This record gives sequence, C-alpha cells and structure tokens, in this order.
Amino acid sequence: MKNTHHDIPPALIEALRNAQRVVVFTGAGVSAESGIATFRDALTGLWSRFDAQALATPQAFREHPDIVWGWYEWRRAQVLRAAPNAAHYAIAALQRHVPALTIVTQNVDDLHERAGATKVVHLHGSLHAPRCSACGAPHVVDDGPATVSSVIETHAEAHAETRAETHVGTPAGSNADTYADTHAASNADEGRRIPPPACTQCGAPVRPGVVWFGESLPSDAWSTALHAAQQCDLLFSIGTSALVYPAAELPQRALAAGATVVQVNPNATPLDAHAHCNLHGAAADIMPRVLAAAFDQRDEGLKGDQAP
Ligand code: BJW
Ligand code: ZN
Repeated sequence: MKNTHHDIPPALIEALRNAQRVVVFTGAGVSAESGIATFRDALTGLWSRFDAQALATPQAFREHPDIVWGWYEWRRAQVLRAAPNAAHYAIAALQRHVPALTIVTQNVDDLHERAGATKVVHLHGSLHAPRCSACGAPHVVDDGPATVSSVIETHAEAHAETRAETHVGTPAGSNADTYADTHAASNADEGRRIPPPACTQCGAPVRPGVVWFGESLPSDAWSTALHAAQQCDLLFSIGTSALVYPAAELPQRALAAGATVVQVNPNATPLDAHAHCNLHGAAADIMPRVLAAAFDQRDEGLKGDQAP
C-alpha cells in the first residue's frame, strides 16, 4: 500500500471500512491550519529569539517563571481565538463511522473536542488546566474576553524588533541582569512576562498543565493510549514529527501488533520508512478526502458544515 501522492489508496479505504478499532494519533500539524504554529516551527514575533524546546522544561519555569507563564498565556489566548479546521472535523466524523475510534493527541489545545470529537486522550496535558506547581491543586483561569485580548495585544508583533531579548536555555538565559533589565524596560512588553498566579491553597506558583521534557506522561492517558495502539486494526499518525518519546512509540507498537499504519504529513518523518501508507500533504486537505472515500460523507468533514 506504499503511496506517495494524494489519491487515497483503495486498500486504505477498504482497511478503514473493515476496521473495528482505529487509533488517530495526532500532533501539532493537525492544528497548523487553525493558525497554531507547530512546536518545531521557529517562534515568531516577540518570541522569535526564544527556543520552544528550552521553554518547555521545568528548569525554565524555575528560573524564569514569568517568561514561561507569559509564553503559555500567549499560546492559550491564541487557541481560544482559533477554530477547528477541516482535519479536526473529519477526524470527529470518522469517530461516528468506526465502531471504536480513539483519538490520542500530543496537542495541548482543545480543537479536537471543539470539532465534536469525544474521548480524546491528551498525552501532553492541556493549556486549559493549570495547576499548582507544589500541591497540584487545579487553578481556575479567567477566560473573559478582556483577558484574552489583553494577552494578544500586549504581544503585538509590531514591537518585536524594538527591545532586548533574554535567551532561555542558553548562557544568556541565566543572566539575571539581562533578565531584570529587559523585564523593567518597557510597559508595552509586560504581557510577554506575566508572573504566574499564586495557588489559593498553598501560595506556590501555578504552572501550566502540560507535560514538559523530563516529566512523566499522565499514567492513565499513557496506559489508555498504549492499550488502544496495541489493540487497533488501523492507526493514523497525523501531523507529528514522531520525534518525541514515549508518544512516538505508539505507531511502532501498533505496527508490532500487526496493525496497518497510515501517516499523513507534508514532510518526511522517521515513520516514513515503516508506515504502510504515507499520504504526503496537509491534514486539512487529506483527512476530509479519506472520510469521503471510505464513507461517502463528502460534506460531513468539511470545515463549517458541522456546528462545533
Ligand atoms: C503538518 C502540517 C499540516 C505541518 N498537516 N502535518 C527516548 C529517546 C530519546 C529521548 C527520549 C526518549 N524517551 C524520553 C526521551 C526524552 C524526551 C524526548 O522525547 N526528547 C526528544 C526531543 C528526543 N521525552 C520526554 O522528556 C517525555 N517524558 C519522559 O520521557 O518521561 C520519562 C522520564 C522522566 C524523567 C527523566 C527521563 C525520562 C516528555 C515529553 C513531553 C513533550 N512535551 C511537549 C511540550 C508540551 C507543552 C507545550 O506544548 O509547550 O509536547 S514537547 C512538544 O513535542 C510538544 C508536542 O506535543 C511534542 C510533539 O511535537 P509534534 O506534535 O510532533 O509537533 P512538531 O512541531 O514536532 O511536528 C509537527 C509536524 O507537523 C511536522 O512533522 C510537520 O511536517 C507536520 N505538519 N503542517 C499535517 N498542515
Ligand atoms: Zn498549591
């Protein structure tokens, strides 16, 4: 079933129609066409001199809590303003056609759910579930329109080139003077560095409810995902670089258990050599066509045709 063009192979259509258990494993590429940058895209605007891999660590939060919290607030506001795209809708529609379809996502947004998907397993947590960094108590976020606008506007890209930057995760990142000077330098910059709120139970800083490098995945999410991958007939790996472990094990586990593995990605990944079928292209283009080809539901997966 090797395939390198956009046509949906008949063998895939057949496999999907006959499948009893399907896993849809997604990464940042699925949300790219909703305007949310993928994790390994270079950061832009005010964040262009920062390194996402360095920011997404417990060490960065310990050393620069207001930079890290500000970055996550900026991303959370972006997600609140974004809408699901045709890939999210097509995946949610597939869930209604297949006897059992588990969505396992590495994404920290909620666009699968807003497209109507149910039972979404979040391996890397959520932007919308911050918790205390010490006692773990959940923190209720203020998602009022004024809050969202303020976070977006104080990050306006127009200011990007006019101020000094601090490099988190580089030698400059531990330079307290650079950090303090930058922090004090400009009111217009305030939205970028936001001190995390204090826990109402114990006073410790609240942290984003995501899984950083070096942290364990939530054990219930991981065991559900692993079980689903090992039991499925067909696994789609969509919009992920397949570089981050243990999540990247899931397609390998499915292959080892005898499942058909289909990858949807415009670019090469380490999974190319192992997947039974590589559909090279954007998820928002390909997934509605997979749905239509298998279930003749041409309209169902299209963006906007279903109320979120
Ligand atoms: C499109 C598209 C379109 C574009 N349509 N597609 C084994 C080997 C080596 C290292 C390790 C290992 N096991 C563990 C590690 C260490 C580490 C790791 O994997 N490091 C790698 C970088 C090598 N893993 C961990 O630390 C994990 N924890 C762990 O292992 O715990 C045990 C332990 C404890 C203590 C000590 C040691 C071990 C935790 C990993 C947590 C990852 N968290 C992040 C951040 C979440 C919060 C946040 O978002 O800020 O999760 S990292 C980041 O990567 C994020 C993502 O979910 C994850 C995956 O990224 P994804 O989704 O694949 O995005 P991209 O940007 O990489 O790729 C996008 C893809 O889309 C590209 O392929 C594009 O082509 C494609 N695309 N447009 C379709 N329109
Ligand atoms: Zn607490």
